Amino acid sequence: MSSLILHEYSQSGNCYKIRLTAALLGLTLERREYDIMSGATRTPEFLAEVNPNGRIPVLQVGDRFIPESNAACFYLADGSALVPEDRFDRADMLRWMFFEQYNHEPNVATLRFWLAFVGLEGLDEQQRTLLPGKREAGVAALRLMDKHLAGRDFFVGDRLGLADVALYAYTHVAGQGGFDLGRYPAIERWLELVAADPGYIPMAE
Ligand SMILES: N[C@@H](CCC(=O)N[C@@H](CS)C(=O)NCC(=O)O)C(=O)O
Repeated sequence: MSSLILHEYSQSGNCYKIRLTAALLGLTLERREYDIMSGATRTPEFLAEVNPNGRIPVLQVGDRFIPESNAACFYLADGSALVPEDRFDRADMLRWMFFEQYNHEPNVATLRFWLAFVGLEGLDEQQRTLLPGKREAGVAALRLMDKHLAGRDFFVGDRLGLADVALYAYTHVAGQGGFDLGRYPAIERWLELVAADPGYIPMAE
Protein backbone atom coordinates (compact mmCIF):
# COMPACT_ATOMS: atom_id res chain seq x y z
CA MET A 1 0.00 0.00 0.00
CA SER A 2 1.24 3.58 -0.75
CA SER A 3 2.24 5.81 2.17
CA LEU A 4 -0.73 6.79 4.34
CA ILE A 5 -1.00 10.26 5.90
CA LEU A 6 -3.98 11.27 8.03
CA HIS A 7 -4.74 15.00 8.00
CA GLU A 8 -6.69 15.40 11.20
CA TYR A 9 -7.75 17.08 14.41
CA SER A 10 -7.18 14.36 16.97
CA GLN A 11 -10.20 15.24 19.17
CA SER A 12 -12.54 14.67 16.22
CA GLY A 13 -14.48 11.40 16.20
CA ASN A 14 -14.46 11.42 12.39
CA CYS A 15 -10.64 11.36 12.52
CA TYR A 16 -10.57 8.76 15.31
CA LYS A 17 -12.64 6.39 13.11
CA ILE A 18 -9.80 6.27 10.61
CA ARG A 19 -7.13 5.76 13.30
CA LEU A 20 -9.24 3.00 14.87
CA THR A 21 -9.77 1.28 11.50
CA ALA A 22 -6.02 1.42 10.82
CA ALA A 23 -5.22 0.07 14.30
CA LEU A 24 -7.67 -2.82 13.93
CA LEU A 25 -5.96 -3.69 10.65
CA GLY A 26 -2.42 -3.26 11.99
CA LEU A 27 -1.71 -0.35 9.59
CA THR A 28 0.50 2.62 10.45
CA LEU A 29 -0.61 6.17 9.63
CA GLU A 30 1.53 9.29 9.60
CA ARG A 31 -0.48 12.00 11.35
CA ARG A 32 -0.70 15.74 10.57
CA GLU A 33 -2.64 17.84 13.07
CA TYR A 34 -4.71 20.96 12.14
CA ASP A 35 -6.32 23.29 14.67
CA ILE A 36 -9.89 23.50 13.36
CA MET A 37 -10.75 25.96 16.15
CA SER A 38 -8.50 28.56 14.48
CA GLY A 39 -9.58 27.79 10.90
CA ALA A 40 -6.49 25.79 9.87
CA THR A 41 -8.55 23.79 7.35
CA ARG A 42 -9.88 26.92 5.68
CA THR A 43 -6.58 28.38 4.47
CA PRO A 44 -6.06 28.79 0.69
CA GLU A 45 -3.25 26.18 0.88
CA PHE A 46 -5.42 23.57 2.62
CA LEU A 47 -8.32 24.18 0.21
CA ALA A 48 -6.03 23.93 -2.83
CA GLU A 49 -3.84 21.05 -1.72
CA VAL A 50 -5.80 18.84 0.72
CA ASN A 51 -9.59 19.28 0.61
CA PRO A 52 -11.59 21.91 -1.30
CA ASN A 53 -14.38 21.22 1.24
CA GLY A 54 -12.25 22.75 4.02
CA ARG A 55 -12.61 19.87 6.47
CA ILE A 56 -10.66 17.09 8.08
CA PRO A 57 -10.26 14.14 8.18
CA VAL A 58 -8.53 13.57 4.88
CA LEU A 59 -6.59 10.39 4.22
CA GLN A 60 -3.68 10.96 1.86
CA VAL A 61 -2.69 7.87 -0.09
CA GLY A 62 0.57 8.59 -1.87
CA ASP A 63 -0.24 11.85 -3.70
CA ARG A 64 -4.04 11.35 -3.74
CA PHE A 65 -6.55 12.50 -1.12
CA ILE A 66 -9.69 10.89 0.33
CA PRO A 67 -11.91 13.31 2.30
CA GLU A 68 -14.98 11.97 4.17
CA SER A 69 -14.22 9.73 7.13
CA ASN A 70 -16.27 6.72 6.10
CA ALA A 71 -14.80 6.69 2.58
CA ALA A 72 -11.31 6.74 4.12
CA CYS A 73 -12.21 3.89 6.50
CA PHE A 74 -13.52 1.91 3.56
CA TYR A 75 -10.33 2.50 1.58
CA LEU A 76 -8.29 1.03 4.44
CA ALA A 77 -10.63 -1.88 5.22
CA ASP A 78 -11.75 -2.96 1.74
CA GLY A 79 -10.99 -6.68 1.40
CA SER A 80 -10.43 -7.19 5.14
CA ALA A 81 -12.58 -8.90 7.77
CA LEU A 82 -13.98 -5.47 8.76
CA VAL A 83 -16.03 -5.51 5.51
CA PRO A 84 -18.47 -8.42 5.21
CA GLU A 85 -18.05 -10.78 2.28
CA ASP A 86 -21.78 -11.32 1.91
CA ARG A 87 -23.32 -8.86 -0.57
CA PHE A 88 -26.40 -8.09 1.56
CA ASP A 89 -24.28 -7.60 4.69
CA ARG A 90 -21.95 -5.25 2.80
CA ALA A 91 -24.95 -3.13 1.81
CA ASP A 92 -26.20 -3.30 5.39
CA MET A 93 -22.80 -2.05 6.58
CA LEU A 94 -23.14 0.93 4.21
CA ARG A 95 -26.68 1.52 5.46
CA TRP A 96 -25.34 2.03 9.01
CA MET A 97 -22.46 4.18 7.80
CA PHE A 98 -24.91 6.45 5.93
CA PHE A 99 -27.16 6.46 9.01
CA GLU A 100 -24.14 7.54 11.03
CA GLN A 101 -23.50 10.50 8.74
CA TYR A 102 -27.14 11.56 8.31
CA ASN A 103 -28.92 10.78 11.60
CA HIS A 104 -26.19 10.37 14.19
CA GLU A 105 -23.12 12.55 13.59
CA PRO A 106 -24.95 15.80 12.74
CA ASN A 107 -26.75 15.54 16.09
CA VAL A 108 -24.67 13.53 18.58
CA ALA A 109 -21.30 14.89 17.39
CA THR A 110 -22.52 18.44 16.84
CA LEU A 111 -23.87 18.69 20.40
CA ARG A 112 -20.54 17.39 21.72
CA PHE A 113 -18.72 20.04 19.69
CA TRP A 114 -21.09 22.82 20.72
CA LEU A 115 -21.15 21.96 24.44
CA ALA A 116 -17.65 20.59 25.10
CA PHE A 117 -15.54 22.59 22.62
CA VAL A 118 -17.35 25.86 21.85
CA GLY A 119 -19.30 26.10 25.13
CA LEU A 120 -22.94 27.07 25.62
CA GLU A 121 -22.08 30.74 26.07
CA GLY A 122 -20.13 30.76 22.79
CA LEU A 123 -23.07 29.55 20.66
CA ASP A 124 -24.74 32.02 18.30
CA GLU A 125 -28.48 32.60 18.08
CA GLN A 126 -29.01 30.11 15.26
CA GLN A 127 -27.11 27.35 17.08
CA ARG A 128 -29.13 27.95 20.26
CA THR A 129 -32.33 27.63 18.23
CA LEU A 130 -31.16 24.40 16.60
CA LEU A 131 -29.98 22.79 19.85
CA PRO A 132 -33.26 21.24 21.15
CA GLY A 133 -34.07 19.68 17.75
CA LYS A 134 -30.56 18.24 17.50
CA ARG A 135 -30.89 16.77 21.00
CA GLU A 136 -34.21 15.14 20.05
CA ALA A 137 -32.75 13.75 16.82
CA GLY A 138 -29.65 12.49 18.68
CA VAL A 139 -31.84 10.68 21.21
CA ALA A 140 -33.84 9.13 18.34
CA ALA A 141 -30.61 7.86 16.72
CA LEU A 142 -29.37 6.37 20.01
CA ARG A 143 -32.75 4.71 20.68
CA LEU A 144 -32.73 3.14 17.24
CA MET A 145 -29.19 1.84 17.78
CA ASP A 146 -30.09 0.47 21.20
CA LYS A 147 -33.09 -1.36 19.78
CA HIS A 148 -31.01 -2.84 16.96
CA LEU A 149 -28.28 -4.00 19.36
CA ALA A 150 -30.64 -5.67 21.81
CA GLY A 151 -29.98 -9.39 21.33
CA ARG A 152 -26.99 -8.98 19.01
CA ASP A 153 -23.34 -8.11 19.56
CA PHE A 154 -22.47 -6.03 16.47
CA PHE A 155 -24.33 -3.93 13.92
CA VAL A 156 -23.92 -6.31 10.97
CA GLY A 157 -23.42 -10.07 11.14
CA ASP A 158 -21.70 -11.47 14.19
CA ARG A 159 -18.33 -9.74 14.13
CA LEU A 160 -16.85 -6.29 14.57
CA GLY A 161 -16.96 -4.35 11.30
CA LEU A 162 -16.80 -0.89 9.78
CA ALA A 163 -20.39 -0.07 10.76
CA ASP A 164 -19.37 -0.53 14.41
CA VAL A 165 -16.23 1.58 13.98
CA ALA A 166 -18.17 4.41 12.30
CA LEU A 167 -20.85 4.47 15.01
CA TYR A 168 -18.49 3.89 17.94
CA ALA A 169 -16.45 7.05 17.35
CA TYR A 170 -19.04 9.60 18.49
CA THR A 171 -21.27 7.28 20.53
CA HIS A 172 -18.64 6.51 23.17
CA VAL A 173 -18.20 10.24 23.85
CA ALA A 174 -21.90 11.15 23.52
CA GLY A 175 -21.94 12.00 27.23
CA GLN A 176 -19.84 15.08 26.41
CA GLY A 177 -22.82 16.31 24.35
CA GLY A 178 -25.18 15.80 27.28
CA PHE A 179 -26.59 12.42 26.17
CA ASP A 180 -27.14 9.91 28.97
CA LEU A 181 -25.72 6.59 27.75
CA GLY A 182 -27.04 4.88 30.90
CA ARG A 183 -30.45 4.89 29.18
CA TYR A 184 -29.19 2.56 26.45
CA PRO A 185 -28.05 -0.75 27.99
CA ALA A 186 -27.50 -2.53 24.67
CA ILE A 187 -25.32 0.36 23.45
CA GLU A 188 -23.29 0.24 26.68
CA ARG A 189 -22.68 -3.49 26.28
CA TRP A 190 -21.67 -2.99 22.62
CA LEU A 191 -19.27 -0.15 23.56
CA GLU A 192 -17.53 -2.58 25.92
CA LEU A 193 -17.33 -5.27 23.24
CA VAL A 194 -15.74 -2.87 20.73
CA ALA A 195 -13.21 -1.66 23.31
CA ALA A 196 -12.34 -5.27 24.18
CA ASP A 197 -11.05 -6.02 20.66
CA PRO A 198 -7.29 -6.74 20.81
CA GLY A 199 -6.64 -4.15 18.07
CA TYR A 200 -8.61 -1.38 19.81
CA ILE A 201 -7.00 1.99 20.51
CA PRO A 202 -8.67 4.76 22.53
CA MET A 203 -9.45 8.18 21.03
CA ALA A 204 -6.76 9.94 23.07
CA GLU A 205 -3.52 8.00 23.22
N1 LIG B 1 -18.73 14.22 6.63
C1 LIG B 1 -17.38 14.57 6.99
C2 LIG B 1 -17.44 15.59 8.14
C3 LIG B 1 -16.11 16.32 8.29
C4 LIG B 1 -16.21 17.40 9.35
O1 LIG B 1 -17.30 17.90 9.69
N2 LIG B 1 -15.05 17.78 9.89
C5 LIG B 1 -14.99 18.77 10.92
C6 LIG B 1 -14.33 18.20 12.18
S1 LIG B 1 -15.12 16.72 12.71
C7 LIG B 1 -14.13 19.95 10.45
O2 LIG B 1 -13.21 19.76 9.69
N3 LIG B 1 -14.44 21.15 10.91
C8 LIG B 1 -13.65 22.31 10.62
C9 LIG B 1 -14.35 23.26 9.69
O3 LIG B 1 -15.45 22.95 9.19
O4 LIG B 1 -13.76 24.33 9.46
C10 LIG B 1 -16.59 13.32 7.41
O5 LIG B 1 -17.22 12.33 7.79
O6 LIG B 1 -15.37 13.33 7.31
